[in-house]
Amino acid sequence: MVSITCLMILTSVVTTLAQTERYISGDNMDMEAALQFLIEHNERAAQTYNRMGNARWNYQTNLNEETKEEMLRMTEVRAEFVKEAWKNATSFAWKDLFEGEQHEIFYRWFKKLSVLGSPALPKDRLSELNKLIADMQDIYSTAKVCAFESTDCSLSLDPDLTELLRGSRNFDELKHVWSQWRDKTGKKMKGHFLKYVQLTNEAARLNGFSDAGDLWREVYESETFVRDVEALWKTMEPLYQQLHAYVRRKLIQQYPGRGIRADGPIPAHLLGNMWAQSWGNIFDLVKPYPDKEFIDVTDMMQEKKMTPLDMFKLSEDFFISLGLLPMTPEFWNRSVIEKPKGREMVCHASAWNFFDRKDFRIKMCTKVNMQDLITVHHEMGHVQYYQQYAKQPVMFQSGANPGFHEAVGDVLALSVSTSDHLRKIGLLGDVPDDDEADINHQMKTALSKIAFLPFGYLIDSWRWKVFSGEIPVERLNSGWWEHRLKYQGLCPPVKRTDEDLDAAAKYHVASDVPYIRYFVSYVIQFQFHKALCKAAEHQGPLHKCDIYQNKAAGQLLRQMLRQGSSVEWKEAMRIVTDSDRMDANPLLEYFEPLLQWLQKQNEGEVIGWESANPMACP
Ligand code: D0W
Ligand code: ZN
Repeated sequence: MVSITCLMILTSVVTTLAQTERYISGDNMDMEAALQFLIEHNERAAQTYNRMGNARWNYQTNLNEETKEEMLRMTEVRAEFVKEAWKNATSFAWKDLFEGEQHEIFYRWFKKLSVLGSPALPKDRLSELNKLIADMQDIYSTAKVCAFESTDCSLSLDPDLTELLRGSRNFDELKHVWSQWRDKTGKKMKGHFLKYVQLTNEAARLNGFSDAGDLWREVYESETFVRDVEALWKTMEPLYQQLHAYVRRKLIQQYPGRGIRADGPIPAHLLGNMWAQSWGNIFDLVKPYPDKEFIDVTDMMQEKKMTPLDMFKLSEDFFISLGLLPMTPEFWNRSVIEKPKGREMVCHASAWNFFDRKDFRIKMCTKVNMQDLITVHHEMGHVQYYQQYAKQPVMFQSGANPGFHEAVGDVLALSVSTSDHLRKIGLLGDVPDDDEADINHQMKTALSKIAFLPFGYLIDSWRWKVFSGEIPVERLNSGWWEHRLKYQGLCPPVKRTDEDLDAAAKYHVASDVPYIRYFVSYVIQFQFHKALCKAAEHQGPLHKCDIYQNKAAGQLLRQMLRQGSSVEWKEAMRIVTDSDRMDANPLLEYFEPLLQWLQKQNEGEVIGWESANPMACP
């Protein structure tokens, strides 16, 4: 049977298929028709997603009306394809067509095909929705703001504002760009966003979900997901509050007379990042042992005259050292790794799968610094996953869940950022390796990993409530700042109203990308790190483990990645960690030395915060 050979190539579940052949050689026509459908669908899906990917790539790397129209046209073609596939798939009695081992895999395959998504909308409403999202992304990606006390109004987020937030210690200048960015993005999108919420909800309901949040959570295949993430946050909250209290005290010292209260929230513009989502850029203000020499990796990279290409090669080398795959020739030829001149591009970094098993790309406006080196690893982690599951059917070419996809590169980066590894690759000078240096180093890591946790949680916590109507449309921004206060302990430096829409000043909100995946990733990456370090027979504390060149660790990771989403994430997790639950304990173990230190530093300090009005700093 011809089709069986094709199918063998399609799926890695060879044993299942060998058995399938036995079944088909009988006279079960329905089953044969179903398999025939899957094979044909798979080929056409790869083609359609390839063309869609190219149209989106052409648009995002060259924003103009022509590329936008072509992308929207392809979006319609894809919607038609998805709709037709859905019609065909649901015409089979797929729920009890197969038995035994092949039941599991084909049930899963059909189940994915039976969720239609936004193409459930009538045609005109679907194109309206797609246009709204493209317009919001446009507004976000091309926004320009005026410099502080200047008539120069050409500052873009990437690199101008990002650099300014990173380096400026001028309270009023920071406040100026902070509020300007929100005026030029979120506020301008309010109308779009309201309509977008309506339409995505409508699509979700047509799919049988109660609202768009309900549909978004479907990929996590768990009835208890909302409760589980809340419980994870509660476990980590005490550690965050210790970090918050310590950083708040340092900021009061840095900005005296600016009204920052010792028992209040932190003004959101002082943390080195436009959204206060990671705080690594203010390390100099909060360094635990200021006199301890700490050679900044960024300085070293620039001193060594590293280029973006060097950073990508360095990252690839780490993957190869684990026995994982190098990037393809197509990757090196077609990726865009620096901001192009003379055209607008979506600078927000991204990784792309073109579904032909060799064309994978990264688009990134890389700058030579430590943070971007980590981001390169993050993006290359996505590409590694694409490559590992490239032989799976298209419908299984995704992460075990989206959090897994986000975690791959970050897991490697945890090893890369150890002082031992940085020294090994010549990015850290010969600084003494003692307890004080260790705490300095843990603080640096905590400023990106711990500070991020409440942010990673609150974005979708807010959106879920917006979609469900628990936050009413008149209170979108009030609801947003209640979340910012409750979880992050932040307040806005300029008074907000419900005319503003500050959530949409963040890329993923403007671009319709779910965010809870990053929260999940930040938790499970420490579970993976711990498990891989065990496989590598690492001795000593978790935060000092570097899995570089360890083939046993690489092999374990590879086994998980190859499966894509052909198995439930719980099963994928068991491959690496021999647990099937998200667990915050490895993260807490990693930061145990810092927690002890912070608790001592914060004796007598107010832990937590009070505020009468979430819409303004006191
Ligand atoms: C993709 N998405 C882009 C970019 C930007 C990652 C991001 C979050 C965060 C710090 C075609 C396509 C997807 C991948 C896929 C997105 C980044 C910097 C890093 C949170 C922050 C950190 C890790 C994460 C933020 C990404 N592909 N990060 O869209 O296959 O789904 O490329 O947005 O260290 O807020 O910055 O996740 O790579
Ligand atoms: Zn990512």
